[in-house]
Amino acid sequence: MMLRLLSAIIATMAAISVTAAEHTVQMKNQGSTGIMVFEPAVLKVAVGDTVTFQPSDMGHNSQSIPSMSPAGAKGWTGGINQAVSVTIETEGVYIYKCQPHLALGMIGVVVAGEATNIEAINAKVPAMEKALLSNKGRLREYLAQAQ
Ligand SMILES: [Cu+2]
Repeated sequence: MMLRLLSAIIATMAAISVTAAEHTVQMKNQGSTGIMVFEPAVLKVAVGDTVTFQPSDMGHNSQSIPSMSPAGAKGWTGGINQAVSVTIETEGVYIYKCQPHLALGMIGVVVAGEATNIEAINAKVPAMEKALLSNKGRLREYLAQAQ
């Protein structure tokens, strides 16, 4: 009985490790598409996958923007110069930022499964762009790739 239970648990764990992928996003001063970027800026994952934001250069962080995330989704806030990992549990589009460089358009997008909340996010883009000093078109470009 105990052995059967144990083997069932092991089989379940094996199944999880096969389906859940690990992704890495670099936080960079200079990327292939410009300065102050997350790479890749648009990351498509499956629900259950883990994303790690890696401080490739100094002075960055990653934190999700709750008002531009799926309703009820668990967010994340990484410290400056620190890696942060998040397991995405809710389907939809997540917009996140580097707090020190938000005004420079250091923004990224994670799409988990279907982009179910893309319209709600698109509606908030004009207000966010107004607050940016540079790279104003970036988020629109990213979101075009997200759907
Ligand atoms: Cu930054």
